Amino acid sequence: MVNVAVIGVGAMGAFHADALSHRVRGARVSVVSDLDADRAGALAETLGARFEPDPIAAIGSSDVDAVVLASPGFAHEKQVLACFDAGKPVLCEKPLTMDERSAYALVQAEAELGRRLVQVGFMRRFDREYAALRALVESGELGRPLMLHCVHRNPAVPDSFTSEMALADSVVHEVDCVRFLLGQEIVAVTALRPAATGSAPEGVSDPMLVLFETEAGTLVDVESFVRTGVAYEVRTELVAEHGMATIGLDQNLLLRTAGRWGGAIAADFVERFGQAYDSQLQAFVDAAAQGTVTGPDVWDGYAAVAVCTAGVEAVSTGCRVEITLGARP
Ligand code: ISE
Repeated sequence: MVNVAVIGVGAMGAFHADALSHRVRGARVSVVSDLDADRAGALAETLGARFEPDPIAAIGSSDVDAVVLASPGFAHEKQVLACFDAGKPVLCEKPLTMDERSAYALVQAEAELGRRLVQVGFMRRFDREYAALRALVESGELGRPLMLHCVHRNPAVPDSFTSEMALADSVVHEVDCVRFLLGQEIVAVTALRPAATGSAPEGVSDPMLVLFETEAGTLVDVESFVRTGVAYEVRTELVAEHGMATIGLDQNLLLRTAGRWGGAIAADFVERFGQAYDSQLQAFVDAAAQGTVTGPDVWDGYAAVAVCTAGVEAVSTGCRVEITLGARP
């Protein structure tokens, strides 16, 4: 049984804690930590766990074998370093850190340790459709990938959600998927800002069209639209030399009735990616039982931070921004 500390129990942390307690095999939540003592205390009691107000003490505790970090991004650097000190596997939600310098410092710190301890929470890699598309690309059956068309639509976000946050919080998943599907680094980013929807606050660009160029010349366009008022839609179409492939069509149950036909679209990302979130945690727990981690690593977390930082610059300046990653240890 792997004893897990869940640090940060807002919506995502509470979701992971529930999965660890009820759906993931071989794990239990032993410690819960959050600045909000009332919410963390209440959750700890329901799960039969212990509440520890200090996240660093929670990470170092003897009743903790592995750590799930769902705390705010600005807290990650210090908490990941504490996991390194304690030699404990950590599943760190995105973003790995808030800036390139600190993300690269974690890449170097893990390399100095000489063992993998970080898995970054890019859960889409555990989604069946993304895994199938990657396997198709890897098989070479369609030849060289030429373009990817990606759609990332949320039904709604709070008014405080800026254009820059759409890059760092939503488009970041597309960044990781591009790298995962193509096995290439992204070398440049441009962001185009069409007329904004009426529901976007003054000065906020929504939707946006974000263009990524990869090292082998694959071009990726991402429609980021986070206030559609419709549903949660995430789609990817691969255009390759010998064919095309699409994922994310929501084609589960197609109903025909009263002269119409149609199906259901997921309401939110937890519904769309529920299987991926749980499979990600199961993989984390299985690897932690062996004292290691699997899946997206600290380099993937760093590369995503670097691309999103460039993306934020591209949004605010309107210019094409190139990305140069540090040396890979
Ligand atoms: C949210 O934070 C997520 O991580 C979702 O996966 C993403 O689709 C959504 O746009 C983000 O706001």
